[in-house]
Amino acid sequence: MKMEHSVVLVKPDGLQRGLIGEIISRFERKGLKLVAIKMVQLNDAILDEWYAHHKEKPFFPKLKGFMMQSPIVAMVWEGVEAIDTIRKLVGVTKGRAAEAGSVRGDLAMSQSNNLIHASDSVEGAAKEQGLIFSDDEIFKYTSALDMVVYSQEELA
Ligand code: FUP
Repeated sequence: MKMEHSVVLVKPDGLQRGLIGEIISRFERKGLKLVAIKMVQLNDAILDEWYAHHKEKPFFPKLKGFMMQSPIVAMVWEGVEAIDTIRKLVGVTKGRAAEAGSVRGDLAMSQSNNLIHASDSVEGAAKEQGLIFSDDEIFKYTSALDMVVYSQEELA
């Protein structure tokens, strides 16, 4: 089946609130596989590309400022149909509207300070991965868990 990579950021509010472990733990428990992780200070150049589709939006300057307030934690998670699966785990943009059970639904109240970013498409994930990680920072390894989390057919 379709093994995908999704790029996830724990945003500055997630770092300040001490929620990195909580967020990673949810992804681990779901059965997703961590293939890259690092702490990064985002800058203007990266954010202009990252949020290019929001460039003309009124909230764009504030969004950039927020994302540069502190380092963030960037990760790549791998799994069958991981992109849509992770978007569900994350919840809709506005924290106070997000479904209970999701990261934002359980832990966030704000539309801007919403703790986490997750890729929304295969193309988006490839672009985001390239903006933050080099190829040798993306690990390929056999996860013992995969054999239990999926059926043989799903892994084929
Ligand atoms: P999402 O895919 O849920 O992370 O959200 P979007 O790509 O639509 O927006 C990116 C970020 O811009 C959001 F996470 C928060 C911020 N934003 C605002 O601050 N105000 C808005 O009205 C919409 C988005």
